[in-house]
Amino acid sequence: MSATSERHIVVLTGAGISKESGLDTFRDADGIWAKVRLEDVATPEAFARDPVAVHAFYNARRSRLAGGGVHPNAAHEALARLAGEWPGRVLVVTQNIDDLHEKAGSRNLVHMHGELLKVRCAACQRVFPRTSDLGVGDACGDCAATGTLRPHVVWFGEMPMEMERIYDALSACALFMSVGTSGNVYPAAGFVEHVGLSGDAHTVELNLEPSVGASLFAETVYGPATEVVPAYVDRILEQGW
Ligand code: BJW
Repeated sequence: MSATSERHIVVLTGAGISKESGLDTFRDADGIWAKVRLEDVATPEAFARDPVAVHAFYNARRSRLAGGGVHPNAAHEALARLAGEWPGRVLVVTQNIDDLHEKAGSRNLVHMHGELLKVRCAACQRVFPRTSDLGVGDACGDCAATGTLRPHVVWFGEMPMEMERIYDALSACALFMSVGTSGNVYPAAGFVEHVGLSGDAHTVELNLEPSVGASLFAETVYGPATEVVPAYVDRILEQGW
């Protein structure tokens, strides 16, 4: 690794990083998709068909997150420390809709699948902070339309957020870290290949077990995020990769 300060890092995170904070993953045996069908709660068609059920799904998760009992863990904290101490830029791109990276102190952050503690008006596109339950009859605080507020999240078939910023950072990075994601959902699952096409960046997967795309990474480290992420951050701050 070159020692110049021009070496930028992109970290992709998924549900696995928040598992030890008490939040469920999606595709593990005890995960969210073992309890509800994604076709019933995480598509625009599901919301059009049964907004009450979709609101109930997100209201339960929002109320848990806003309730004050969910805290960032050592992996979130290590990534915030990396951003504070690394001489180049560090961009955290999270697929998670929780706010644990912010709570840990990460500031250069993209929520590519949206944010649970925000809602959006489908009529005027205004985004509002929200900690309380959302209902089908609620009115937009800006345009006053009713029945147009929806969770500010990205469902299947919708375009993830800030893709241009993400691809620009992937093209310019020297290290791409993928943390706690199963590699099932695109476009995030394709980021490692994008990095490989655009330069000689190092790529590393840090996960509990090999992801679908594990063979695409130059390096793999397996174990709980609260153990492997702080150790990897210590290593690259001390000696690079
Ligand atoms: C631990 C651990 C511990 C456990 N420590 N690790 C090809 C190209 C482009 C698109 C497609 C394509 N093929 C198909 C598509 C369409 C589709 C898609 O990917 N479908 C697949 C299912 C095949 N994608 C989309 O529709 C996306 N939009 C889109 O593609 O727009 C067009 C476009 C094209 C090209 C470029 C740009 C745009 C939108 C996807 C939206 C996903 N939405 C959800 C819900 C969000 C809101 C919510 O939270 O409710 O996002 S689905 C769900 O999956 C959620 C997650 O962010 C996402 C990823 O899950 P994640 O984080 O990987 O969780 P898990 O559970 O799968 O894995 C957890 C991992 O952690 C496991 O490996 C564990 O082992 C590990 N783990 N404990 C460390 N303690």
